[in-house]
Amino acid sequence: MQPLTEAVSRRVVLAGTGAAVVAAGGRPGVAGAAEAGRPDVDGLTLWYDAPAADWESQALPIGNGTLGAMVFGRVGVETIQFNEKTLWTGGPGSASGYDFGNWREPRPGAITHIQEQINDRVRVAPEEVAAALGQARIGYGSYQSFGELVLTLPTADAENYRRELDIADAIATVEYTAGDVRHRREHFVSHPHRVIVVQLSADRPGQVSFTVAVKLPANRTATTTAMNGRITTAGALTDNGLRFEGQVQILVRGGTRTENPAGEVTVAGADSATILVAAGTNYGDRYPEYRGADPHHRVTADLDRAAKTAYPSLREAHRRDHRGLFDRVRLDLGGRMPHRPTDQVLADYQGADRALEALFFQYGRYLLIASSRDGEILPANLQGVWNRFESAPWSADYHTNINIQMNYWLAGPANLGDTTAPFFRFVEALQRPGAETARTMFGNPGWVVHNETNPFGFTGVHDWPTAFWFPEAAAWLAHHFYDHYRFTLDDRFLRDHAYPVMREVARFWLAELVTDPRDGTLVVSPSYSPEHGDFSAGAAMSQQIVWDLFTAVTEAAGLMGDEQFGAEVGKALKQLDPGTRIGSWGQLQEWKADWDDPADEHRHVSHLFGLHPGRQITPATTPALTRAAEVSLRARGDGGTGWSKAWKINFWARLLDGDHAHLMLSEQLKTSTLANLWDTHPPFQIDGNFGATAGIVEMLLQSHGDEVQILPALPSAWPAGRVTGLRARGDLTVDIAWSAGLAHEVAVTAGHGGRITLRNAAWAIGSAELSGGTAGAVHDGDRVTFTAHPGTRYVLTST
Ligand code: FUC
Repeated sequence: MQPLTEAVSRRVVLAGTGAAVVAAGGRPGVAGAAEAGRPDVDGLTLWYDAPAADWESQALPIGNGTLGAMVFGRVGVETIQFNEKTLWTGGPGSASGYDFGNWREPRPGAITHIQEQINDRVRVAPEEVAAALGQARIGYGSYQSFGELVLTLPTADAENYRRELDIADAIATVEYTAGDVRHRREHFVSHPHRVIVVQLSADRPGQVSFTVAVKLPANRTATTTAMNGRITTAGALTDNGLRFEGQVQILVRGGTRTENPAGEVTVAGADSATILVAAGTNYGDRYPEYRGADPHHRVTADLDRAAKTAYPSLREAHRRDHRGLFDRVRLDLGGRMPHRPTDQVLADYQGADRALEALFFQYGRYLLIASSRDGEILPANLQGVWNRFESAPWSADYHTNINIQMNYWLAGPANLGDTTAPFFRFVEALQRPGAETARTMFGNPGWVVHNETNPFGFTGVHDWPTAFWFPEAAAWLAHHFYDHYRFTLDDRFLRDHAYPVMREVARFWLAELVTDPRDGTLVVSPSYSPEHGDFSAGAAMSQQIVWDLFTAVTEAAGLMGDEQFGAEVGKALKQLDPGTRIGSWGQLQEWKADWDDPADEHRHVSHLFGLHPGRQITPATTPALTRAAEVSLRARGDGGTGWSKAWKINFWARLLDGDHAHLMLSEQLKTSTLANLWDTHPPFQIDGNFGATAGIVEMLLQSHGDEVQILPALPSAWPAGRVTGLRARGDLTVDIAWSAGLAHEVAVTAGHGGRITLRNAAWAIGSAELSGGTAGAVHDGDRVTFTAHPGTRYVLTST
């Protein structure tokens, strides 16, 4: 058994109030725990014994936040499809016109009229509301494929084929034998160098030959030339004139390199060759033009810099950069990956495979690192950074009625808080267009965004009846800002980013809430539970989101010296309908009136927002509501789209039911996961990957209340294991080793210090020994409370 820490000098033994010490029989060691100082990379590779035939389910994703690529690993003609995250049709300049979703004509009294209808008739059909408040969407656009690198290689039958993605190094590799030559290709997307890198080599000199061409989709103009081993392709999207440029540099060791007038480069008889790709657009995230500098200069500079760097240095800089994030969390559930291709391991999955589950957890972290990086301009979209279509499913956009939020659920707890930077930047950039929508549509201060948005500040509405109206989205986005603060206790972030965003959204809602004639509470009206049912006043999710926002603002206003505004919000919070009602069959009501159908299995479980991601409903503070939430969740069933199953992992974890959380994880792996381990809605949608990783953290560690719960929802399928580097709110980093379902060693480092309460069932039945100088430590049942000094690592050992 590998201890979590070095020997400690001072220990305090905390006599438990509970019964005896852990039952005899010894603790099984955590199988395969890493040797000290040596990263445990076991089980962190997806691999296959054949090339990918299908982009969506088989090709392997690599990315650096802005550039993404899909590796097929074909032998004769290889296609590497790639993306640049800002390449979008739609928005200003779109051929079909663009209005940000704002009403093209003023509609005085339109919202008031719907509110009156709701007051009179209680429920109003979505079609009627859409006819009154919606309008046809124009110029919304879609995320684009940038193009494909097509490599034509000397065709040969390959033997001993292997294609893999090592998620610890973020390198995809293809190897095969053709004739008597072993060929190898490595692929990665470097964040430090901002290029896609493909390296081709062989185990004998002079064996690397291929022709590379760049193929672009038809919906754009482009000029493609090749000179000095560099292919340059530049043009503009036909729809909106957005300019793009891609440059591909081919470098060879040995052999020859020639260009042809079609803009292709041919390499013959080289020992090895490196292909570097840089790409950009003139997109800028500034309202209202959404244009920035021409990409030529930056793309050229990126490629020149990368081309001057030797391949081993590029590779090492990339590895180090990726591992700086990836290695922060290690998870060992005690499983061992069999020597079988990943698609077969997945196909064999019957509901329990600790190695696959741990890999799936880390894959979510890998995908977030690959699709959202600090310093980049747009957040991870519905497909992360990968898309092959001119018209992607849901435009591969930013759905704000759960999907973009789910993309970032894992960031804080899975120790990738810095990947949220482009998400926060994006939300901050929504404030200006969103203020225009708030003013023109609602006559309100603050800002608003509805059901979904694009990179061009689409903050208004369209007219799809069941998915067009969701002004609560901005408050849900603001939740992430405050939660980031709760994880980091970063005062500067609170002052400069979180609080200003929260405050403006709160101003919108102070102006927008109306008094419900039924009971005098403040409610949202019109209110719509996402994609489900009729319009009414005060649906549970609307109220719970506003509750969450107002609670956060009242907490933060004091810290910000904004007491007057805090008091105003606090007063409204007291009058607010909290959106938590128990209905006739014991369920948590989705609407203010008791309309829930126990046979309804709708994928959205919006009325449980307060349970997760909110903190309004917890087993400790609101047991009756928690039971009602469970009744609702059971009725919804264990099915749903990929992201819906992922949400249910989180719900069951918050209900402290580890076995049911694990059941949902297994349902997701069995029925909503593709061979490349991408989540499928269907089709491919990345939120389910991120949501599942977040759910697994919730099973192992929770900190949404005042306490840090260690292994709150550990399933019986994971009796022993070890996790390091998880994050808890309060700027805590937590390592846990457990066996027989109980924590036997917990290490906590408190970045800011202060009073900490940890809970684990082990301490209710035994004593706990605490290292590190802990005056005033208290052991009470399953709780241990102590005062931590900033930066000190404390180790609790169950005895
Ligand atoms: C929400 C969901 C759909 C889909 C879409 C992208 O609107 O209801 O299932 O995930 O987002």
